[in-house]
Amino acid sequence: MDWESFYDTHPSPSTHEPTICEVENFVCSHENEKIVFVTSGGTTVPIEHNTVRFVDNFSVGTRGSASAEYFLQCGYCVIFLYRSNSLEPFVRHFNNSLLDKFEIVDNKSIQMKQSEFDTLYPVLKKFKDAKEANRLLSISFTTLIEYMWLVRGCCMLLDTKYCMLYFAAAVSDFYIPPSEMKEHKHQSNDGPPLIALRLVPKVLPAVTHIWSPNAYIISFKLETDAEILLEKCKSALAKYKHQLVIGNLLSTRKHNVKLVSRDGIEDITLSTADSETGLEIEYLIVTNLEAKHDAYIKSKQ
Ligand code: PAZ
Repeated sequence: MDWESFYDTHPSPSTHEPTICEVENFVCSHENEKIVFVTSGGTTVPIEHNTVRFVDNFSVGTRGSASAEYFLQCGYCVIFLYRSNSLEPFVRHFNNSLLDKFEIVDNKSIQMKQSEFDTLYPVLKKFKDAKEANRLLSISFTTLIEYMWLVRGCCMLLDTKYCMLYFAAAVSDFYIPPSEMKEHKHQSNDGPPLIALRLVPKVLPAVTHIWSPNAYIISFKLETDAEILLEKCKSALAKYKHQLVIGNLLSTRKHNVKLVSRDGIEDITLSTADSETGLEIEYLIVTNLEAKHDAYIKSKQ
């Protein structure tokens, strides 16, 4: 199935239109400013309409949420499309420890522990600044179909040289069409479910040629076999003709990525010493991309 038939046969979720209106308002209020659209986390593929079980993947949204923070730091406005319950910018720093940072005073009020000030303040300040200046819009998806519709809706609104599209989400390559899903939970006494997965069409051709041909577009390629990573990146670049493919391996993705463009291959590596200082590879990626995007904007003037 091609992408056009996919959208023709899978109607948009009921929440789609209001979300796209929010995105449109955000984009309109940042005309001629640099905007980045970051996708993050993994899509689910439900196996029943009343979903109890679904096919998921490993992604927790570190790449996307950390990158979103660094894009804000570089002056971008950020549209953050993330898998519900995966990591979000700023909040990610406290996901497991938020309640430990507060104390109850006289059973009447709640206050932050003074000892937590130095860790909480800088993160909270950046978050508040971004929200108060309306520079961060977060929207969420759970299923593959929700993701597909939101990507289409957002990309159609992001078609200028000032827009960067940064596809870091782990999108399922396979799905079960809703017409073939059971209504209710599969019962074990019906025997093991026989699930026929279908291929999800690639939407990058639509993004690069139809929805956002003027944007600066970066896709990610994840592999587990180092032998095929670079070939896969090069072939994606040749096929979709966008600006950049970032290749990474599941096992080393937090300290090595490869930037593959028509100009060649750049290796970005985070050393152990750097990571011990708290530096993250996403900072190195984002600052590199900022320079590339600036050059792209200049070249289009
Ligand atoms: O979300 P995370 O930080 O755990 O992982 C990031 C990633 C590996 C999903 C991302 O860097 C990536 O490669 N995304 C594209 C995956 C793909 O469709 O090939």
